[in-house]
Amino acid sequence: MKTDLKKTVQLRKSTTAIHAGGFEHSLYGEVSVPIFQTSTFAFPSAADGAARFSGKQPGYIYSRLDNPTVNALEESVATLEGGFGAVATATGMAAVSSVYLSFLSRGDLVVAGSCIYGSSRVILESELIRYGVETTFVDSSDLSNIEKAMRPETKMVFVETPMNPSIKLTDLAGAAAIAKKYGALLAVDNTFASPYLQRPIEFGADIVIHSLTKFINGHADVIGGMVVTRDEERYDRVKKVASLFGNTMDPHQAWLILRGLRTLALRVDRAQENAMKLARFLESHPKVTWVSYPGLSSHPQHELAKRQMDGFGCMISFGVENGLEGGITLMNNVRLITLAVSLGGVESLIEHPASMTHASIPADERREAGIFDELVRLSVGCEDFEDLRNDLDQALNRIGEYEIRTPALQAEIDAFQEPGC
Ligand code: LCS
Repeated sequence: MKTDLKKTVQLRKSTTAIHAGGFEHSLYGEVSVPIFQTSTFAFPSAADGAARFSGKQPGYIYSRLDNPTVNALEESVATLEGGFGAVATATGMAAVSSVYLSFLSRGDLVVAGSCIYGSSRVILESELIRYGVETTFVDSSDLSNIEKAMRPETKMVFVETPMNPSIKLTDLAGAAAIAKKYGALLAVDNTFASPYLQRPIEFGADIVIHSLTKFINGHADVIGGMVVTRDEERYDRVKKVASLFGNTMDPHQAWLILRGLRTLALRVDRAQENAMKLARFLESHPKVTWVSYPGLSSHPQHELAKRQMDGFGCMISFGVENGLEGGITLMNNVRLITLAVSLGGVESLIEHPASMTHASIPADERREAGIFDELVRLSVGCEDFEDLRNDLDQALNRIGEYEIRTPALQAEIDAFQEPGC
């Protein structure tokens, strides 16, 4: 769906999240967008059907192509990101793969951040390569690495910021300038920030990707994705490819995500306030060896975060004493915080990327990308800060408690070293 900027251009972010994509075709004055749970749409006549297929007549045809509820969500996210239009997809990975499939052909090269979500990386490494597309992975927190990897055949620069899971940043304006110089597209996965905190198109990105599963939905109950494009040509391309390959979203899923999106600002404001306090608490905890959070002045890109983000986000990664063993003790002893992958919900989650979300990346490449074995990732939710702090504190204090490894602990450590996820 293309944005109707006329309606929302003057509105600020919280208002936009609540109102954009508001449904115009109201039948009964309903305030919430209805769920159009239909796979297909009746044509008034055969001539109308033909006219809709040829594009001469506007109107719905079939829900894999367009659906009013899905269009409402697309319009909301496109407006928040300041894009021309957006295409909703069944999952975040469907958004990532739609972007790869739309813009890459045999012989093209991609320069991608080495620290990106595991599946976004593996799809390039082991699937796109089968179609003759090669990728150079670089630490995109240093722009000179991107520049050095660029070749005349480079068609896309693909980055995340903040990165999953190192929470390092990519300089968006700098990456956009390099991509432009080489005639390549800049695609940015904005999942970790959400459009409430960062709008890559304002910094020159051509394409923005979201796993809506995370902050935009925000309730750990739906999977979904979105591709937002800066211009009409890219929008038409993604729309065509996502529809043809069947990557698009269903109306019930769209409705649930739209419901979550309406409170994006409230949730992110609360969670990032907690995250800032927890990052400071972790930094001062004797069992914690390092903390990566863009709001801390110790984060090497703190100044960049202030330039390109409207807040420091809700994701923290950190290392603990006794490395991997300490991390296991921490994760097994939290009581309120849930040991689970995913992120961006109202509930706080903790996980171990090297054995879980990023286990499919070979160990040496993982370490090179800054995904250390001891790294623990925390998605901070909206609970009361004191409860989160107390839970982390009691679990951290268990680290080092074991003087000898029990057989059970040893078995767990061995399992981590042979990631099977
Ligand atoms: N992009 C980013 C940055 C992600 O973190 C994820 C999923 C995806 C894309 C894919 O989205 P999905 O298809 O799952 O909606 N990240 C996950 C994670 O870190 N833990 O579990 C899933």
